[in-house]
Amino acid sequence: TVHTRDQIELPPPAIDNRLTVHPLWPEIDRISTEQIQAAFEGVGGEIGWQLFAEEGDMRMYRREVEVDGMVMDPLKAMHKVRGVSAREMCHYFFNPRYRYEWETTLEQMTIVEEISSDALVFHQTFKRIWPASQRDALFWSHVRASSENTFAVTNHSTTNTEYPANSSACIRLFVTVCLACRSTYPAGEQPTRDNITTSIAYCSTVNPGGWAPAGVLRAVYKREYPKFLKRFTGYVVDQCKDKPLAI
Ligand code: 6CM
Repeated sequence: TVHTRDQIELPPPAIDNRLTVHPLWPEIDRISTEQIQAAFEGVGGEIGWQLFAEEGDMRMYRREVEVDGMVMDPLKAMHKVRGVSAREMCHYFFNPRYRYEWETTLEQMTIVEEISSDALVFHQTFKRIWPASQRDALFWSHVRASSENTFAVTNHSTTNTEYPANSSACIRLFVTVCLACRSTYPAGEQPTRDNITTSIAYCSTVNPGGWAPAGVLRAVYKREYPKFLKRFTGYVVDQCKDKPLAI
């Protein structure tokens, strides 16, 4: 079989052996499993979740949580996208080659460690939000196939002595993000761009790591998360439209 470069780099169907022998593996496995499970649990009827953005099939909820006056609101979003698979969605979210094309809060991204084909460590600086200090983050990112037609990417903060926190003008923030995607197509049919639908659950919790005005932060989140999810999903649809469907 002839593979294009793109097909080879799609998320692997099983965990890469190089990841399972890495010191971070137990943590990566545990947090990914927890996050993926939580992502597919609904918010419907659960107390405390407030809907703050709705557009087409996209719905975004947040819970207002403050710890010592710092905003740590968990966010949860649901979306449905036609014409792309869960595997494709996760490929574009995980692979750093595309990140600058859809990530609008990003200033700079550095690959700190290539653990395996399905796990990387990133350092990222974000655009400064007035009047707060600039933020950076250091996190591992792991993509995996979970159940049938389901793929997910989990990002979670970590440490690295070569990238110490709060050593530059940046304040280190802490993040846990999960993008979980599940594809469906009519029973008895072969999946195609015309009959496939991917349900997305995106969860994010950001600890700003130091003082930031609550009102400003909530306003930024309210504007930036819907913008991100619309832009990212639109980007993937656009990138995939002339390529064969990858399941
Ligand atoms: O999940 C998203 N992007 C991933 C790839 O970059 C990754 C990023 C996680 C970091 C999320 C940090 C958000 C904070 C951005 C605002 C700047 C902070 C300044 C705070 C001080 C006032 O998982 C998409 C993330 C979309 C965020 C809107």
